[in-house]
Amino acid sequence: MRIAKLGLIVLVLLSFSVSFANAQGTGEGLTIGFSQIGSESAWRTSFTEAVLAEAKERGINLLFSDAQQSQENQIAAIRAWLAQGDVDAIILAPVIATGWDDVLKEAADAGVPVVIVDRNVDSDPSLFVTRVSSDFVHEGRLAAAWLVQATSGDCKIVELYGTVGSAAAEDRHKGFMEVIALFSKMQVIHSETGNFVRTEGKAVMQSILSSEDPANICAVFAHNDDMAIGAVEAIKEAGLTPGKDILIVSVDAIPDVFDAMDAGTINATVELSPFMGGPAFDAVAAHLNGEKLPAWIPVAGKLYTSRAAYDADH
Ligand code: GZL
Repeated sequence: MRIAKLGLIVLVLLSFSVSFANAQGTGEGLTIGFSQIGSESAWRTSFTEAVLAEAKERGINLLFSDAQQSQENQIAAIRAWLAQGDVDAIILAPVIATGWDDVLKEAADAGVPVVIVDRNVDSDPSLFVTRVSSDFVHEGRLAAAWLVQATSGDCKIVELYGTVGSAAAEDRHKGFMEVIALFSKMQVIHSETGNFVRTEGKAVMQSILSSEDPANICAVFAHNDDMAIGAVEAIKEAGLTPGKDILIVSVDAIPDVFDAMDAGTINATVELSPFMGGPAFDAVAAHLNGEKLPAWIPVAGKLYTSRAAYDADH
């Protein structure tokens, strides 16, 4: 009888050591909840697909929740996972920056580490392990710098804003405005949200083209490619030539934007890598292995003005 008990104890210890060993590397065998914003843009869909594929590749049991751009849904999903009591970690792509303190504290109290991906939260950094993301301010600066050189610093600009209150929109705006402020003839004459959605980007651009003198609009800065592509349709319907009469610069580098570049309707985009799942899973595994992580794990992106240049880098 004693040998049987000893054997059972050894088996239990072995199973812990195996899962611990897995946590040390790729995260294999872990159960991780991923709270995704939604599917509002082509980039978001690519990001989701990349995370799901990475989890499958690593043998991670990923619990996926699409919040349809609702913070309430994201918080509910996290609370459900905490109540289940069987998640090893949570990865959160927060739709907006505010309103996360309570649920992050609940996760911390439950001993469930949280990694933030993509957009940011304004909560105390002690409430999450790390953040994996691009530098949105830099993306805005790159877009502005390209537009300054393309127009010799003289351009009246329409800004198609992303989701108000999201770190991506607020910080792209901040970086863009920092650079154009250096040039007295660079001016944003109209800024309006299209919520990162293609159809909304088109509708907002249609409205602007009917309220502003189109001849007065030199360029569009769209916070993402989907809204830029929507604006292309609106500009064409107004009888103008996008990419020439009105220059267009945006962010994300989705496949459709390179089709637009081939057609000459969009001039530039700043790349946003959708491959943040790997670094996020690595961070979870490292944290569970007791490693200290930096507060931010940056993901780089360049500005591209042609498919050839993008393909040369990928
Ligand atoms: C930015 C990301 C943005 C993308 C949009 O990291 O949050 O959200 O630029 C998406 O395409 O909607």
